Amino acid sequence: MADDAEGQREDTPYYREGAGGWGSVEGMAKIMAEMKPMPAVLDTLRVQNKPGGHMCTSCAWTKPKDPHPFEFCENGAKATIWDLTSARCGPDVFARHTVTELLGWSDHDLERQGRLTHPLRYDPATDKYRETTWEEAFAGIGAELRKLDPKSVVFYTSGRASLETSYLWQLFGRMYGHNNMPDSSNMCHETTSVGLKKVIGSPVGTCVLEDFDHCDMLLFFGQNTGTNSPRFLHPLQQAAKRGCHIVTFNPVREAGLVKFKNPQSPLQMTLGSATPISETYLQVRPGGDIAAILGLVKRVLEIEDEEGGIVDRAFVAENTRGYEELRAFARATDWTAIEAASGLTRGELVPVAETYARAKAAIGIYGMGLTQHVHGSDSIAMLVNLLLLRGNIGRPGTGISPVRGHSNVQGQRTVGITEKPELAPLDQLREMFGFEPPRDKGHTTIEAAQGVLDGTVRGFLSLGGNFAHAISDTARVQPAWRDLALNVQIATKLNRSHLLTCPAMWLLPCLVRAEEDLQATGPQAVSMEDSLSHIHGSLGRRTPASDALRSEPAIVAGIAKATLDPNPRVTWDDWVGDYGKVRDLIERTWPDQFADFNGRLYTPGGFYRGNAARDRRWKTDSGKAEFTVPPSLLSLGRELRDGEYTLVTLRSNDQFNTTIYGYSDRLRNLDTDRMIVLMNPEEIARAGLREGQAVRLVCAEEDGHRREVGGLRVTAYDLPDRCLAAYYPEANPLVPLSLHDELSKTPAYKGTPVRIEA
Ligand SMILES: Nc1nc2c(c(=O)[nH]1)N[C@H]1C(S)=C(S)[C@@H](COP(=O)(O)OP(=O)(O)OC[C@H]3O[C@@H](n4cnc5c(=O)[nH]c(N)nc54)[C@H](O)[C@@H]3O)O[C@H]1N2
Ligand SMILES: Nc1nc2c(c(=O)[nH]1)N[C@H]1C(S)=C(S)[C@@H](COP(=O)(O)OP(=O)(O)OC[C@H]3O[C@@H](n4cnc5c(=O)[nH]c(N)nc54)[C@H](O)[C@@H]3O)O[C@H]1N2
Ligand SMILES: [Mo]
Repeated sequence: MADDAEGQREDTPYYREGAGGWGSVEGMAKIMAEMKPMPAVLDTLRVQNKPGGHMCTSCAWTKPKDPHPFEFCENGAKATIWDLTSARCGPDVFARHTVTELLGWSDHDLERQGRLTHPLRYDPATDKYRETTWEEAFAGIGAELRKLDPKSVVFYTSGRASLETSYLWQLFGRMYGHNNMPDSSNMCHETTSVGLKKVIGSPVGTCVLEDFDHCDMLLFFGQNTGTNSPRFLHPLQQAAKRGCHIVTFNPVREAGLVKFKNPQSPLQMTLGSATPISETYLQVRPGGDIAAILGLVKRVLEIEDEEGGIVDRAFVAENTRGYEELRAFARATDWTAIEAASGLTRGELVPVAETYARAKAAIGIYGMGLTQHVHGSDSIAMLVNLLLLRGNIGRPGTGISPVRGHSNVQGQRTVGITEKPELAPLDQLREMFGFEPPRDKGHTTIEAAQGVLDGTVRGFLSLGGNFAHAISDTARVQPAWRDLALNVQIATKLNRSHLLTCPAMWLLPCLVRAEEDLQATGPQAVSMEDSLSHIHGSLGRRTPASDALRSEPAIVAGIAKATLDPNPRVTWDDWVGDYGKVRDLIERTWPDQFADFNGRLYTPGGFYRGNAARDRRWKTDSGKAEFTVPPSLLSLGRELRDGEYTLVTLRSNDQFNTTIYGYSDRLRNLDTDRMIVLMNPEEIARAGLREGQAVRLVCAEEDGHRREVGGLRVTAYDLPDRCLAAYYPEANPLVPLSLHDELSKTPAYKGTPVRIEA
């Protein structure tokens, strides 16, 4: 199933022209036409991701010191245009439509109504949202929160809110009395936060941007750069041009990782040439990465036995533990088992191992293709095994680089948004603010949804996001949201989570990052942390969508003040008047990482928070980097049974998570209503199906609940055998809450066993 980029199957019906190119320009134009943003949006885009401008709300990819003339991509532009639309979803829209009516609309149509403009309260008598005032909303929410047991309330965060907002949010939660602070990260890179930390002591990646200039091999696992972090294609293109070996493992041939036409290069745009990105592209079976990487490890160790000098013995002896166990395991596992579990042949894996054995500096990169599996943590640990063998962590040009999702999701963890009390600065908070922070474990996203389902969660406050629609098992869980005692949603656009109403329900609209945030001391900046642990200031300049909007810090402070007893050390109004004071609090809480935070806010390229593993200080239990042996070669932990397939849930190039911009998955050459299931043509024939036929998928995990999604049209696509793919969030009813990474509880969105019913 492999072929090199030169011999690319140009004629394949499955994808178009590589990423970038004119298609990406068309993609932006299309959304401009639909959203009709203010003309000033172009000025906004010009300073996007540059010092003094605002940091894009699309992906978390780093912002370089020396930005490109346009340091944004098709999807970053879409995100900004989507935010700065001229459409308004004001009280009039809600006066015309009941909540029940709105529930019948598509996700695209809900958000397309435009920006929320006024604070709204749900009125059960008429089944409509009605305009309210901020004062009434805060007082009402505060009164409800005071009635509830804090342990029965969840404060969810989606990864966009700034460091300043997030710090205030976690402080509020802990003063109120719980650690129930799950983040969208719990559905995403929690596998990294827990799994990577376990083996190298770092919950985040170890690379910085310069490393991509000095590596001679990149190993890419399950991250769709062309769609989800397109600005990363620039360093990849540079690396490919330098002759760096790029090898991709992905069941889907993603166009961006095949080749890239740089929209910033006039020459490439006019001549139509594109840079090949991956030298080798291996369509691993979903969940087959542990086995594939073990194959590489096995061959590297064989070469070491044959010639010596391949394993970095000095590094291994000084820095690691468990080498002999891994070696014994790799030897004892035969190629037949590796081939069966990975879906790749020995002949495909061996050359990659041989290149790796000779590469001077290699980086391992991954995304949701590794993290969202039952044994996601073990896949990451296996990638770490491979890197450690040759000392590929903690040297220039080497490292492990998880590509994070939401634009500040990594930063939210950094400033204390976590359900794990041991990761929160509890002693520090106690000393600074004079209260006793709760020490008990809070809920992950899975546990929060489970709590809503079984009634132990009574109140839910959401700082952004679309939790009830993004989580697993949605058909089972969503009805239970109606039974909550309190639901508060802080948001920019209308989505499904806002429509699962209960009697005490508020929908509070906030500013977007590109908008001017004017407070008592003047316009305020906020800050975020990117995937490579650099912190950037972000200043919005656009006129807010409505005079009635408030900033996220102001809304959090408003609710907190109405809920908590006064505390002279907790001066919400002061902090909201000057976010610099919140940054001072962050600096006091983590003085080593945030020294001179305000002074360094606009450092070009951001300021680096540092990373111990990068310096070969291993903050693991043993004080060493850990070689580990996986409990299973399969990320599912078991073989598929007869008639079962592995379902992978995908993002299209025309969505940001549950925000559906449109229906064109351009890079995959798919223009559909999204209700499709992809499978390879032979598999369609074997299953006795035909293209275009509507089928139902049924979850094959048996626990007494039937989980199904019907009306999916069979669509032929270039996928490995026994692999199906469908879109997220449409396919979420198929994923049981109980199916998640064993270590971190990240849902197994890339590894759900299903059956097909015609
Ligand atoms: N435009 C846009 N940008 C985004 C987002 C968006 O929705 N739209 N979402 C943001 C967020 S929150 C996140 S977390 C990131 C997500 O970015 P990614 O990490 O790229 O996540 P996905 O697109 O879900 O899937 C990643 C890839 O994994 C592959 N894959 C699936 N199963 C396996 C497997 O078992 N093994 C391997 N090796 N590969 C597999 C899929 O084919 C896909 O190419 O992007 C962020 N950026
Ligand atoms: N099947 C399947 N499920 C998945 C995934 C998958 O790959 N497959 N991926 C998972 C991943 S990686 C993630 S991160 C989650 C995403 O889960 P979430 O982060 O909860 O969901 P989003 O779709 O990003 O949230 C979109 C909403 O956020 C609000 N919003 C946008 N900007 C702002 C802002 O600036 N402030 C505020 N307050 N609100 C704002 C808007 O109202 C918008 O409707 O989904 C997860 N679910
Ligand atoms: Mo994510």
